Amino acid sequence: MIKRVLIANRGEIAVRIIRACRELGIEPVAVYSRGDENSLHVKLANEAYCIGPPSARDSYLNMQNIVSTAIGAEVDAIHPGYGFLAENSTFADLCQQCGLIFIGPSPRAIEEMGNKERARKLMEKAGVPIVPGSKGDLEDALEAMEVAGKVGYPVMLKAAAGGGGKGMRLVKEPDFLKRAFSLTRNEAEKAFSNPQIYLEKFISRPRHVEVQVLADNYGNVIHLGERDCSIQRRHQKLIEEAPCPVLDENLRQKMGEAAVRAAQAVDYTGAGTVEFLLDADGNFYFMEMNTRIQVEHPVTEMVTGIDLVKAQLQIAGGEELDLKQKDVKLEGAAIECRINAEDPAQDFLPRPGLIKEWLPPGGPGIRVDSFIYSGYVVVPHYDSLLAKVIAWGTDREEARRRMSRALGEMRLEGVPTPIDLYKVILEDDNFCSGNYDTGFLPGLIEGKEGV
Ligand code: MV4
Repeated sequence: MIKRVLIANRGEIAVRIIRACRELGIEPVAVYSRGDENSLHVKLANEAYCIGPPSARDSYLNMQNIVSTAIGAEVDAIHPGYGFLAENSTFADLCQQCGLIFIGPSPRAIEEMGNKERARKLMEKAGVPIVPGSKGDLEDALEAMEVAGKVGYPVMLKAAAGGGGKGMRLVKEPDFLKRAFSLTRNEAEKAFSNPQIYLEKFISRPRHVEVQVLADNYGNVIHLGERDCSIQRRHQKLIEEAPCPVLDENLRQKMGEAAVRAAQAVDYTGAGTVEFLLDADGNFYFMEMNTRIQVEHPVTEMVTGIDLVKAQLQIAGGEELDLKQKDVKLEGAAIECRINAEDPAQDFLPRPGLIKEWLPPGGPGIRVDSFIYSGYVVVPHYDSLLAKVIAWGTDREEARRRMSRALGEMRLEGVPTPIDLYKVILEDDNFCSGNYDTGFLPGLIEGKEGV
């Protein structure tokens, strides 16, 4: 049983974790940087401890300070949230060494999924579909030429230590491959201190479809359906929804089963997400597994009725999943819009500053996960997510209309946001029909300047 939890994070996710703790009768302990003294998670927690100066490197990424604070505060466990130390196997291991429960999978599972090339190999062995490409990491450009010749152009070179769009390069024809190989290798060495690279056939304009899984410490693994996260730019997701509008029951079951096999292959525990590319012909391919709670988890909560953060806390406390696969039923549809302090007219440049007015939306089917209030000053040291607006409806059309209504109701003054852009997207014919892919937003932005 977990009685006290230290939350090694900030912003909306820290608030989200505090809420789950409260509902379970667990005492939440906050940590904060000197830039976050006025943050909501500090006010809402039972206790809060300063762990360093504003820069993330010296505070939310400072493992020693966080673990020392956890020991001093006599907590049983640490919840890392997302970002920061959430997928750092060294941190998960350090927690264990200090007798603290890390709320997440084992250090080994984090590490095995962290190396994207090793994960790819593991998935192939586990019978999870992967994109045709290299067997292991590539020896040299010659081997890359050979593999690319076999799978056909265009191809993608990817750094084993990359992920989330980092360290990858599209190669359209053989003439460019040698040069691209050495560039990608050098960048991988510089950025990740790991020069390993692998090659995949390029999947054109895929949908980004990810499957939520839950696994306990006793070998029970279930999936909770999928989220479509194709509305993104430069690998920043802006709008997500559940279920994916183009999946039928048959494909949903196949992807769900593949995600469960992926989790089982690394003895996964806790909440995790298996990310797939889905092509226009209904083929799906494993991309990576995120070994953390994700920003977009609420859309899954809304259609399954399952509280994922509570599930994380219960699993980490040693409880057995009382839920079986047949008990998971998807009901209705949910859409999430991320409200960032960013200016779409200036290439989504982050714009911290004073929140002059914040009136969140409400009413039927609307959920808001946020940490801001009128008078709060957004600091420049962290990511720019201020709030997530989630709309649920009995079907996708009701969710979409509720989201439009919510965006119309809310007032957020003082910093620029993409709210007006979202209003346009929600009325777009292709969005309305569910006919979109990862090329949708770049196309919309280029076609409509200034939106
Ligand atoms: C790809 C791809 C096409 N073919 N791999 C980007 C994030 C990372 N998780 C994988 N990514 C991609 N990998 C092959 N073999 C296209 C992308 C991609 C993408 C994927 C998901 C969502 C948005 C994207 C935007 C551009 C490229």
